[in-house]
Amino acid sequence: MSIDNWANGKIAFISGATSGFGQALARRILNAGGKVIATGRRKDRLDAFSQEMNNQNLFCLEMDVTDPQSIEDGLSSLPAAFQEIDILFNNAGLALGLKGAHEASLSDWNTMIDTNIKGLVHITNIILRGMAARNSGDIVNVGSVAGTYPYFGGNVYGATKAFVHQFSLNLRADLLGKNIRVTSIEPGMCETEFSEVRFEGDKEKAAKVYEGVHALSADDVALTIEGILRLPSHINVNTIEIMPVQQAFAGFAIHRNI
Ligand code: NDP
Ligand code: 8X3
Repeated sequence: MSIDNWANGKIAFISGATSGFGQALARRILNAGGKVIATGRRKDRLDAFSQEMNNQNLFCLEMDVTDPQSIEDGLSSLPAAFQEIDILFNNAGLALGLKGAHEASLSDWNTMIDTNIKGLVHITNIILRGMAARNSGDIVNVGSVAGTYPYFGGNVYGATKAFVHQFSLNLRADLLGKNIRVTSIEPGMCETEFSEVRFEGDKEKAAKVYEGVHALSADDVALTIEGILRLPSHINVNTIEIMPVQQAFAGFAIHRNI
């Protein structure tokens, strides 16, 4: 059996590699000969991943993307062999709560903005400089269907993902003339720890979200990203939206005074 080392020679920085999409893509890149800087807040998860992969191409780094100092210290402490980042997977993110805007917590809203927007732009601002200097790179930002289609309780979460969509397109505009690709991947329902986080660790409530649905898996998303990264270098996928077949859209809701 021949081994397809499509990621050979590539260095990927992944925010949020302690679970879900981030860890699934980290596995794919490592298994294809690439190097990965895997980041996240949970040290125990990073240690377990490092032990499991047992691969010198993996460098694990504790990082909280809501803490500017943590981003700057982490990125300035990379070993020489991991400094020239080719692939930036801006994935760390979360939704907190599913309450209407009139009942939601301001603190939850700020955490989503700090993580999904401010963390993402801070990391991009630093890593993009190196990519621009080398005139090469791939940036994959994680948006969501929630950034396009409104739903009850999606208020600030959806708005942060709409930011990711537009930021990605604007990066494309700024990077015209450079060999740097930018993609916004916008998945629908995917069974990861996402809903557990959204419902403050309530596993039962989280499991209900996926009941009876063949949802996307984290590896489905990673497989889609692998496909994008493997395209010939003159092709840029600007935006890609994927959903389970069992998920679609509701029509407009109308409140009638009758
Ligand atoms: P998971 O909860 O499984 O993974 C989220 C990852 O983000 C974890 O590794 C977590 O690491 C990391 N993260 C969260 N907050 C921080 C922080 N402050 N600093 C550093 N890392 C952080 O969910 P998914 O894999 O599903 O989510 C990944 C991305 O995909 C998110 O941006 C999410 O919004 C988006 N998304 C998810 C969908 C879904 O249905 N699952 C659909 C569409 C988009 P740690 O806790 O260790 O810090
Ligand atoms: C996650 C997908 O539909 O739960 O971004 O908002 S959804």
